[in-house]
Amino acid sequence: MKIEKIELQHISMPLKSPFVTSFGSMQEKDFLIVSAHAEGKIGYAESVAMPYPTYNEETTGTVVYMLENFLIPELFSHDILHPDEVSRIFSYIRRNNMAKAAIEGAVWDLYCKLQGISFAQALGGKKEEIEVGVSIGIEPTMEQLLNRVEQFINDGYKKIKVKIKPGWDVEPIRAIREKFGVEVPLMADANSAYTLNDIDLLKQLDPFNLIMIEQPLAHDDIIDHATLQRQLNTPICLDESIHSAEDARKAIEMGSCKIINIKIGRVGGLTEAKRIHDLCARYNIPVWCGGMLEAGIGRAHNIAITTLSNFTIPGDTSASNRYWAEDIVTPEVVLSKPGMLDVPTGAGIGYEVNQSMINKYLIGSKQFLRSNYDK
Ligand code: OSB
Ligand code: MG
Repeated sequence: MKIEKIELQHISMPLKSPFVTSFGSMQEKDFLIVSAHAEGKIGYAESVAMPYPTYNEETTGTVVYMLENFLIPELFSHDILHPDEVSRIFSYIRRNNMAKAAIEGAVWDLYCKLQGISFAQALGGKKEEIEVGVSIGIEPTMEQLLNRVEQFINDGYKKIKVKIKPGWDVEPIRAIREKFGVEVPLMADANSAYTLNDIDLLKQLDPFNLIMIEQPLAHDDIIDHATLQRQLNTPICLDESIHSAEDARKAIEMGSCKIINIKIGRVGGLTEAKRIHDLCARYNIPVWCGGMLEAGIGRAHNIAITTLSNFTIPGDTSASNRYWAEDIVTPEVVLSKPGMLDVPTGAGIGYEVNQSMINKYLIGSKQFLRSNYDK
């Protein structure tokens, strides 16, 4: 694969309604689309970094900086035969996982398109459809939360995830259970909002039979999570704390979690995501695919990785209309039946990228030609 050009398109898409977590509120999604060009084909990926370093340390700006100064020059200095090589050539660069994943993902899609195979097929995934869930932010009122939950139960979503934070935790979970019953597949995501001082409070969630509680403690912790897991019946799932297969191994061996959320961006790309998936399978730890409010390109990448067999828990890859009035791919990502998505069979991501829709939300773009780097 001789990649001739990399393009970065910076876009800002308005969300249908604000998404609120314990670390802040988002009105629009500001992100990059990375494309890799070769032999008339184009591979696409989204950078999932947020504009502010509040989920992790990366931002849209740091991703541009890393791509421009390190990752694109490094990629252009190699001839890549298979996308698994990309993470290897980037491995001397510490962290900046979302920047690495953005360009690696574009190379994966390009590779699939050049080979004429689907993304799922290239990754070794066998599923033809996947079960999906939905993530609900911190809503302004209990009534609005319950309305949202009702709407998503009606859509048939297979997992309902609710964001919690101190002051908005036991009450909303109790209200959902009282209104919709014990059968609703429910979980809570705390995005690191608690400490071990909150053990008694977190134990109050145990009677509600949550599928899991996601990342209750610090974003960089696996030690306190092990202490907490020993005192909770509810399984702990780690999100923010896991950046690599090595992190996953250590967390599992410490007993810090019973489930792992895999986000392609957070772990530096699809090759590492697959490695974490395989490791968790060996340890009998189920995984699911997390989300970062992706538009259609990122959703397609998430669908592809979810086809691997140990993604046994429905992920956060809801339909495009969960967040977007209109998406940047055609067809949009829609539920094929209640709570299910069909895995596309076309080459690469399997959705057409709608450039005129991208142009509508474009803030800026940059092109990098290989010919300018060849000596
Ligand atoms: O913690 O999973 C998270 C969104 C942004 C940053 C972090 C998280 C989330 C979500 C939304 O929960 C998942 C989605 O619907 O894409
Ligand atoms: Mg999370």
